[in-house]
Amino acid sequence: MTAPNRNTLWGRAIAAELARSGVSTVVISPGSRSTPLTVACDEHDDLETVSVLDERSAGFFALGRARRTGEVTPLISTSGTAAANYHPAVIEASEGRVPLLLLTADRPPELRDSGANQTVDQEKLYGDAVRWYKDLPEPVAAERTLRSLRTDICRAVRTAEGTPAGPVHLNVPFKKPLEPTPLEGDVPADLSSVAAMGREADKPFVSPTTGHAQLDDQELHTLTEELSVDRGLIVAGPADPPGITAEPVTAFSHATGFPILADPLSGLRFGGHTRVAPVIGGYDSYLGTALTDSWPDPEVVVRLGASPTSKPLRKYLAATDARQLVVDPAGAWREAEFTATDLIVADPERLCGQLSQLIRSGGDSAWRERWTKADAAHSEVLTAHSERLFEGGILADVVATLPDPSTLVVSNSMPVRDLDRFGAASTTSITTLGNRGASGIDGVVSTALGAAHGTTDHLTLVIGDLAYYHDLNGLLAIQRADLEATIVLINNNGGGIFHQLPIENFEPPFTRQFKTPHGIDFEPTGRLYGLAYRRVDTREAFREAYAAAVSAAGSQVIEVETDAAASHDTRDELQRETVDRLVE
Ligand SMILES: Cc1ncc(C[n+]2csc(CCOP(=O)(O)OP(=O)(O)O)c2C)c(N)n1
Ligand SMILES: [Mg+2]
Repeated sequence: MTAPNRNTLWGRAIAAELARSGVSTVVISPGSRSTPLTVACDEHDDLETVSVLDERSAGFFALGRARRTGEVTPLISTSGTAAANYHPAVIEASEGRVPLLLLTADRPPELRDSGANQTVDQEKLYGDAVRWYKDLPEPVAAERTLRSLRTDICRAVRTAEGTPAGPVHLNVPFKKPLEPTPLEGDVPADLSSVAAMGREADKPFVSPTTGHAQLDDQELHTLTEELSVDRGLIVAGPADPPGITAEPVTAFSHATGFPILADPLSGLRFGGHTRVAPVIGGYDSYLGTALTDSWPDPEVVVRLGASPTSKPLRKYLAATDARQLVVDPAGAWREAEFTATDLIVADPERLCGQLSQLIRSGGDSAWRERWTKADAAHSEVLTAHSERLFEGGILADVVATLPDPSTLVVSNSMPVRDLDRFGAASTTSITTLGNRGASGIDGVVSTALGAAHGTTDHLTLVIGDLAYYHDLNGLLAIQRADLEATIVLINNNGGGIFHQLPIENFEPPFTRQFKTPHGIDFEPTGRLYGLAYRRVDTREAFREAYAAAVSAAGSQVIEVETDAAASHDTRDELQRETVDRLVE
């Protein structure tokens, strides 16, 4: 195809290189300065574009998609505050190791700091939150410049999906004309097509081959000896995208006899492997109680993934004298109690696979049984209260009812904590996602809808009322991107989590400044965004409504009204019951 001007040629080269580097979907927000990028991606046969109007939501939509798929997801915005609205998603992507590529259009350099309209300083806009930043040159229709552009796009994609994965920012300046308007003589005839410039047609301009960090034989041998003990634990925190394969971790658990304490976002709490592996999911309820106080300490703990969601688990690990080995493929530090003794820079799947071939100790079965019995008692107590409406019960019902396979997104604040405590390990294949990098309550609706775009699974989002309010704009993507989702809205009229903090006893300002009851009637959001909307006020009604929603076409919101303070009391009561069952 002949390029009518250099901007069009530039945009097409970028789009072509994205597609050849494996990008399949680009999230675009409307604006003029980004026209060459938008038009090129929109017309490219191998790129799907999703149009999301609000850039803050767009950023989180791309984040959710990239989190679900592990695939680099580019974003395109115009210049000015549009680009700044990506910042919260960029921070989450950085902390959560999610591969994003920010393509922010800009005015040409001479207009910076000149009072020109919609021109702000976009240089290094996201600071250290990106893995790589580059201000691209202004479009030039010359072979060497185009080779440099193509190389940069390949590098950007590769860096975003590297170890650790994360966001990459390319600032892309353009002068007018921005549209594909023919400009006589602007593009030399021999450059007017964006064919592969001598490279194979369907390969990226620069093909990456990436190795993985791994230990040598001597290091593996030393570890094998250190891990051949009676009492050990595998603690799996939230997984880095695109998640972890259960098989090598299960094999490692089998070889060592160590139970797997699986965070709800670890990718190991749910799935077929739980049939054969000792996956423990109720620890948040009974760790740090009279029950576990009487147990012997573990001798060694192997920690995979990010820091666990559960505070009782983090405190328990901090209080043991165990050797604690943090495994991180990027060699980063993700253990904020600073009680870990070893950092192992290795790919966790590969390491578990290798060690499972070498270790034959099998561990102490009585140690394993302590954990499986405690988990069983926790589940029995939960079942005994299956008719009681409280926030944790909703998460238990969701996990027990959702279709196999499913993708489940949980908001920050209580939903992720309740999934941790009440989402019992099960054989259902559930991909669980949450924004635990920076734990914001912003952008959660969009994150979930981005994930829905990246999977054919049924998608459920469980979200609190403040987080829902925060990203109502995100709901528009359901229609515009033709998505289906079931949204479980736990409405306790404010931030229920704050009841757990000492500030609860300082009134004022507790209610007005912390809990912030708002009294918003969310039902009109159903009409506004074309969603079926139901309200329920019992566990039984919830189960019935949720089961109907997941098998119905279209998207629905099920609002459950709960009492935050009473829900905290129930969490405590169930914990006491679990401990009482096991402590003589
Ligand atoms: C962007 C952002 N702003 C503020 C906070 C602080 N914060 C943490 S939890 C919370 C309340 C959330 O309320 P809701 O979503 O209704 O969940 P609930 O606590 O009721 O379970 C707030 C304001 C945050 N984490 N992120
Ligand atoms: Mg709330």
